[in-house]
Amino acid sequence: MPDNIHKEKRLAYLLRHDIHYAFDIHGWREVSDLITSHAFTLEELINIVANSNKQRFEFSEDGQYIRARQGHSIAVDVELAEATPPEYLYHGTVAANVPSIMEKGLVPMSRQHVHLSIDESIALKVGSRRKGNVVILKVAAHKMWEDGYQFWLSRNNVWLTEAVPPKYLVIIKQ
Ligand code: HQG
Repeated sequence: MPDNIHKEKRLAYLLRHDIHYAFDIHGWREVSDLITSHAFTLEELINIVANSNKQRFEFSEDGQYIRARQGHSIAVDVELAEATPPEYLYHGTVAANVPSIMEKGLVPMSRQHVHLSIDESIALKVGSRRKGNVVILKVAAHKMWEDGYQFWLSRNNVWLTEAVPPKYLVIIKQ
């Protein structure tokens, strides 16, 4: 794995899942901590924030802190913007998960939210991270919203919701 990708993955872990760090309630971590305790340089952090292909991270206005924009398993409130979803959103997964998903719905597993994609091609990429045949699910997101479910749109354009009951799901590719 190229070093810059390795570093980005490491940073994602440190900002989303590190249970040993006392995060600010809004998910901020001190830049100085990453430099002194986790072997990042300031230049590396600036590069990762600017060039992350999914724009996963952001600095605080004063530049002293950094956080992930979504994807956490730790309990922080990253001040997500509530939003009205389009008619459909998409979720990429693998065939082995489908029987359970169609029975129980989409659940956040270890994360805070279920992650949904704006189109099928992004869902395909998300599903392809896993071993096995990719399956894309179409989520009747606007109908869910009309029925009272909340949705949030992260600043890097990932749609989030707490769970998706099976009745809003259709398998569109297998
Ligand atoms: C599955 C990456 C069985 C779900 C990506 C998924 C995304 C169920 C897995 C972001 C289930 C959770 C999130 C149920 C859900 N039964 N399996 N009832 N409900 N699942 O990684 O959506 O690169 O937490 O289908 O690009 O795969 O990290 O979620 O396969 O945006 O920035 O349980 O992570 O972004 O896996 O990926 P994850 P995800 P980053």
